[in-house]
Amino acid sequence: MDTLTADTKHHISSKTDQYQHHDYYMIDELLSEDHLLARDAVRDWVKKEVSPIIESYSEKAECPQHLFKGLADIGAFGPSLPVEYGGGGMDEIAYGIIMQELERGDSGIRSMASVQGSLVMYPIYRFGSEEQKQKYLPKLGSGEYIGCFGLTEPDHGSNPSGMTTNFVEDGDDIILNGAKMWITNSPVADIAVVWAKGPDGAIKGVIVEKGMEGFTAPEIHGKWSLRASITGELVFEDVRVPKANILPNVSGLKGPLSCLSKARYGIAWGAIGAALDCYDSALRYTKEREQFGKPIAGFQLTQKKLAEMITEITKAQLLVWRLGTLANKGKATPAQISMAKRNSCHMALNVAREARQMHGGMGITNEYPIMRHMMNLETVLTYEGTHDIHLLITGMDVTGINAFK
Ligand code: TGC
Ligand code: FAD
Repeated sequence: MDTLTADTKHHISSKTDQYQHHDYYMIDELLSEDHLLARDAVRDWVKKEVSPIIESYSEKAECPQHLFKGLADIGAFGPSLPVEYGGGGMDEIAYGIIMQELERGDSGIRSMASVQGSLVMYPIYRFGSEEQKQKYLPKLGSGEYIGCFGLTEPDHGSNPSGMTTNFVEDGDDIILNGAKMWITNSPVADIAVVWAKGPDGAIKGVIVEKGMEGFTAPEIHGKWSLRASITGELVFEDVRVPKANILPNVSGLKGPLSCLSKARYGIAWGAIGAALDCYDSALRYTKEREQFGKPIAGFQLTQKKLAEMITEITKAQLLVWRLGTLANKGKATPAQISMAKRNSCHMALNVAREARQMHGGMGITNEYPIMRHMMNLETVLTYEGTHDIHLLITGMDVTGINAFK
């Protein structure tokens, strides 16, 4: 829905023009041909499939579910997982750059890919049995199955170790009880990777399938953020699940936290995409919008904002590039990933807020992507570990003292 009539529109081309590439420190030179090809393919797909529809889906608070198949086709699900297990067989930088391009379109679209690849396929690939991998991964990689990841509970968000979702054994099955909250994709998911405490109190991953008796996934309504992404609960009332659905190769909180490391890495890249889209829009708008007889980009205060935006974007780009090179060598630590996730989200939210101001009144409308990105980024700053939790992870890493306990 257009907010404004043709007469009241400012007719500034910022919204529809071709996207301009912002690579202030020539980071492209650090990327391989494969990285650039992956980036350009995803960027083109986003321009064609996401940008034309995203404002309308966000406004309706509806998930564009038809995009799951397209995301699979462009290799957005598990780009750095092996091809034989439904992934893209690329490296970690390719994975990151794909997330950046998706989030340039919308954080909710990037979330669809993050959850499927890093939080559903990855734990099955890393901790699953060969039978589980064969059964689920090809269907998840091709988009035939949608998955979700259940860690957070109504009373345990930042502190997942306190979870109360649990199971007891019953012959060849387990009986699962409990509830998960804020679960991306849960109402439309075919399977859920659920983290629950077993009889010995150890946390295990369990694959729960849609249709199992006693399992429901009601949608959560009323979100002002990530509106094009569907979010729900997972409710388990004496759900009988075969023991064969337990991920055999991990026990304890390090299971879900390892998946989070993978997904947080992608978000560190992704949020930069949202920042780039806001910066791009602000740069165009301020060069064309005239007040006091000249483009507002000609005023020193506007230039300060633009200069600080591109400086912070560039610093974040260099941080994630370095993180990606470490990840490719298997050397990126969880604490380094936390630092990058926190930095990118905070930076992107600040860029979005500045860009909103620079568009004046137009900045609050759906004529420009700014408010949508800004509202989305409030979630991105919070999920996968809040801004403050990641700060405390860095604090613990540099001091050796655990502030959580
Ligand atoms: P703690 O005692 O520190 O650690 C328990 C075990 O886990 C290991 N570990 C990790 N392993 C891999 N990757 C990581 N990032 C890890 N962090 C810790 C750790 O070494 C230990 O191993 P072991 O062998 O000694 O048992 O655990 P804690 O209970 O003190 O908690 C620490 C804390 C607070 C940092 C952690 O729980 C945390 O990160 N909290 C934030 C929760 C969170 O991020 N939730 C996200 C839910 S999923 C989501 O938001 C998806 S959004 C999806 C979308 O994109 O739409
Ligand atoms: P709380 O943990 O209650 O935190 C509230 C505030 O207290 C925060 O500011 C926090 O930083 C602060 N705080 C908490 N502990 C401390 C401390 N020790 N020191 C200082 N401050 C502290 N979860 C999943 O499992 N799967 C999903 O797919 C998923 N998708 C999501 C989608 C959306 C749209 C949203 C909003 C959330 C999603 N989450 C998901 C949940 C998300 O990970 C949690 O919201 C997040 O981890 C924070 O938990 P909480 O909301 O319970 O906040």
